[in-house]
Amino acid sequence: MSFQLSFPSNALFVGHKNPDTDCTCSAIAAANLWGGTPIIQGELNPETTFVLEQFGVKAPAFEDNFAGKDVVVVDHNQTTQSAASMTEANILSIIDHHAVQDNFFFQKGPIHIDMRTVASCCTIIADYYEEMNVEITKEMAGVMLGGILSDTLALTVPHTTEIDKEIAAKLAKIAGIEDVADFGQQMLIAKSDLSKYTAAEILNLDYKDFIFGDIKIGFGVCESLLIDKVKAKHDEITAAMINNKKDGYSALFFAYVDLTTNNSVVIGADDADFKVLEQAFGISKSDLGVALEGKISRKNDFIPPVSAYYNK
Ligand SMILES: [Mn+2]
Repeated sequence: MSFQLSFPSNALFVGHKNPDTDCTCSAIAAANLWGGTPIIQGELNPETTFVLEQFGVKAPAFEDNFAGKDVVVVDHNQTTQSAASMTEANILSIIDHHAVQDNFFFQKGPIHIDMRTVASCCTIIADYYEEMNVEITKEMAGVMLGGILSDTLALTVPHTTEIDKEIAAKLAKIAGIEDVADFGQQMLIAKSDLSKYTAAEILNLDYKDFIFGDIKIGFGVCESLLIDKVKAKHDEITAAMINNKKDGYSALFFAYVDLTTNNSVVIGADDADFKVLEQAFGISKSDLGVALEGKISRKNDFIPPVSAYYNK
């Protein structure tokens, strides 16, 4: 007899706040596999909407009250990235691919935890279909492919693993996507259309809180093929950051990620925040902020130096 992962049918499969394509599609595909309800903790971004529409899959329901509910957490493991009520949830499992640091979802009893060093949570979920011998439908293949392509920027980021690539190729075949690079490009174009968003909304679209000891910071990221259009809102974005920083933050950061060059410019809300960035990255501010060549990932490129700065 071998261990077989299963969950009660009332389980909620929940991605992080400010949902992105990977967490949303992980929740959908996991709920489909094990039975249960996929949940998002915020509005879908234009890229995720594009992926779901492509494959005719409906968006998960919104929920932010998890007190006393059976929950499977996907694509995050920190209390700072969920509604406060998640600390009162009955977490059954955490399936994720992020670093385990402070503010982990500690539970009273033992729970199932599956953390893998892959580039997308959807890679892990797809692997469960295979392991459990469950056939992947065209719709589920499409959404999981979307999650993988989103987190890997169409399999181009350096931390993309061979497993991510292998699973993406299998999913693409089932989903009927012949040209994966072209589909990835269409996702990036969808993601880059930020015309309907205000500066404050752009700041929050892909935004996460981090706590280092008693220091709370916020870190927003905007990845775009049209990053100059976002930079044109620099003054408004800065104003929104200064405003948000009042909410108990030691520092607030935001990265303009240029998907045409894979370079980023990281900014702070004020001079004190810029000082942190200059020391964390060892680079002086020029023009808008600290310019980082070939660095685009919050998880792999931005947070580790900032975390090291606060934890030293
Ligand atoms: Mn992810």
